[in-house]
Amino acid sequence: MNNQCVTGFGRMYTVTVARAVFPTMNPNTTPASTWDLGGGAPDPYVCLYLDGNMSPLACNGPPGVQDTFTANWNWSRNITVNSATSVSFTAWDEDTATHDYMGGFQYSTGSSFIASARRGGFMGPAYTGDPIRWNFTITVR
Ligand SMILES: [Ca+2]
Repeated sequence: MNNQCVTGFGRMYTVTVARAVFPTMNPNTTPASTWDLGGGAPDPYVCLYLDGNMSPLACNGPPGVQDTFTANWNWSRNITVNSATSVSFTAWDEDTATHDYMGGFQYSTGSSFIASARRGGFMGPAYTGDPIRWNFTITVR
């Protein structure tokens, strides 16, 4: 079977990162620390990546949403996805020097993204132990 026929040219989807809820402590440090010096809440923004590219297709910051554990971004992009397209997101805490990685979410194949789109999106931790509670909606264009 010709795999080209299976993946095809893809369809366009609108993906909306509606919201993300973050833990009160940064779990990426040992021991876990506060997100900002002096104990402030993080300043989160999100980036979208396709096909494992290291540089994002788009980000909604910096700046991030200031001092919050719940970012109600409601940020949408239109992307074309076929069964082979990986789609991932990372959340960052805006800081003065370097922005801190907060966590990420990945659809490792377009098939998993498309299956999620059929359910209208995704809500919850991506896997056991994921510290971020994501809320995506995905609609076919
Ligand atoms: Ca910060």
